[in-house]
Amino acid sequence: MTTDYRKMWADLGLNLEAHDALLGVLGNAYQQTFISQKNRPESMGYFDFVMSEVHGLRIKELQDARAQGHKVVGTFCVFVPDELILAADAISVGLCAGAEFGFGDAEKLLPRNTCSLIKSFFGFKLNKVCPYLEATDIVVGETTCDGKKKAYETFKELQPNLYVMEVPQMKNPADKALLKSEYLKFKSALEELTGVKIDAKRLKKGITIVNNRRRALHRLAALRAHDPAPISGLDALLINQVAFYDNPLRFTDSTNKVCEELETRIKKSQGVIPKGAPRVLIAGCPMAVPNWKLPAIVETSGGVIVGEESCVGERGTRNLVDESANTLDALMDAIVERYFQIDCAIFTPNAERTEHIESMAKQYKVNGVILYSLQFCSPYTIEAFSVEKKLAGKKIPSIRIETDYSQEDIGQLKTRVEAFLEVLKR
Ligand code: BJ8
Repeated sequence: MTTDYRKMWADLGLNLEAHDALLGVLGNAYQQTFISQKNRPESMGYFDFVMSEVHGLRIKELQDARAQGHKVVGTFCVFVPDELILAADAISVGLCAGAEFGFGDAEKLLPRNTCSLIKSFFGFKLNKVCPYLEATDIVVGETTCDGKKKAYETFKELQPNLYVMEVPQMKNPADKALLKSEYLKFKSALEELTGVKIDAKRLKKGITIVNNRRRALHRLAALRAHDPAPISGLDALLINQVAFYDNPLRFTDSTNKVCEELETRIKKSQGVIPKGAPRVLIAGCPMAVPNWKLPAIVETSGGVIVGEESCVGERGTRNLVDESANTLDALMDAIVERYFQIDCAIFTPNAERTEHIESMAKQYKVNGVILYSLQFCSPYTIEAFSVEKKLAGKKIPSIRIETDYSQEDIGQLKTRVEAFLEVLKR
């Protein structure tokens, strides 16, 4: 970071000492994981810059926007429609929760057997180290997994601006109606917060911006089908992670620039790893910044990740919202239609998810799938068993990996991943 942001952080109420410690860990991890990679696309420079300023310039942009009367909405789940947030002239930021920080404090309020993602946002809050959380005007939680749903009851005491949205658990017509009523309620809450009345024109504009961001990510995903892979899985994951909090227009532009460079690489048959290296799909829980452990292990063991079946990846960006409608109600329906298709493991039954994994495996010419779940995440851990069985039926090799945010199991994970990659080479 080139500027001194300490006053801004202090004004936000951060604990500067703890925050310095977090930034130190983040900076080292980034250096070791990303900057050390060979043959990266030059256009990744933008994303390196964004990461170097993740608690600096972007927070300043948010604070400047707030000073001009805009509101900042923090979210934890891809069921929260960014289109509505933008239509209310507000800014959406995905709250990351990907680091093991303050878990000791979190465990005073939560059982130890809570997933790392939940403990992480508690740890950030209790230690006052997340400037995004502190810069929000409203934080949106949702009734997805039991862990989050119940944890929000306690979190509300720490984060009084928490708003909880109900998300259905099945895919029946009544569930779709529930989602629509929740989105209408959320629309009203946003209007009340911002003083902006969301009309068809505003909503259509929001839909176009978010669709364009998705289009850029779809373009990036499609380019990864080439062998040799033109970009590492780590860099592609980073782009997907940055999508959650960067300015959407600037992000879309920067991602399209990466795609242009990758298209040139592909024409020259240039890759980040030699042709024929084992190609892996990661499927499961979202990987929030700075949870790069498993991808780093795969890619330093000779494999390359060519797709993420994850909310920080294709599950979060699949399908566009139909932009053709002109009335507010029809546009709201189009939003519901798109989001209702998200195949999160909190749904039952959830057969579409396995179908998506199979079709991604085919599209990205994958040799094997890592079914990744965070320890104590029941939805993804339980679902992994049936997905594994179905993939085996289609002769797609897979391995189940359950881990957390700690560094303690790196050696053990590396051994398992290396053995899996050996199988894929045969
Ligand atoms: S739509 S995946 S972002 S809920 S890892 S907290 S599920 S116990 S994050 Fe998610 Fe929305 Fe679904 Fe996507 Fe619970 Fe599991 Fe923890 Fe999780």
